[in-house]
Amino acid sequence: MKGFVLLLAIVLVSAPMALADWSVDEGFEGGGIPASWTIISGGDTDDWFAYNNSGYAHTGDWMAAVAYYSSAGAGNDWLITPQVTVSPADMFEFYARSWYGTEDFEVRLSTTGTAAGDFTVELDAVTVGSSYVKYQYDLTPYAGENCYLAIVWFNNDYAMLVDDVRVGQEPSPVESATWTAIKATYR
Ligand SMILES: [Ca+2]
Ligand SMILES: [Ca+2]
Repeated sequence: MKGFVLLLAIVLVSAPMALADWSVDEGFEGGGIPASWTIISGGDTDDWFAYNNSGYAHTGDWMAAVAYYSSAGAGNDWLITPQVTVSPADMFEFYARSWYGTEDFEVRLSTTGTAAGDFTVELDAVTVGSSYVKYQYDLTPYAGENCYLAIVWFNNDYAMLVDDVRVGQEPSPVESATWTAIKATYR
């Protein structure tokens, strides 16, 4: 019976759909926008960057930020996640706020590439104020597809902040509960 239990354990650990987890879980605490992400700069030359200021981060010391410093018409700046293969019940979530006043942004999805024109799906169009708001989108309709998610800033008053960007789902306690039940059954 021990061999059977071991076999079950191997099957459970090997089944990719059984191990829910975050594919992307980025708080920018590494002090940069990770190289696996994509940035597209529109408007002026100021881009999304990692900003160190614990008073403004949602968690930790760092966040992603983009600001209008130099010219009118700034904005249309894209912050794009690495490619993720979506599982049923996966979410795209993040926290966002303005520096002050309000900022406008869109949440967009691509099932092809990372060029702006690839993001044909608009998940949301938002105006956010100066307190962090959690935004969350169910990606179940895209299960099985390889997707990129984008946050697109349109300058309104000054700057936008984003932190704790996640794609996927919380590691599920179901696996351990199942494992406990199996062990109890075949002890
Ligand atoms: Ca952070
Ligand atoms: Ca720009």
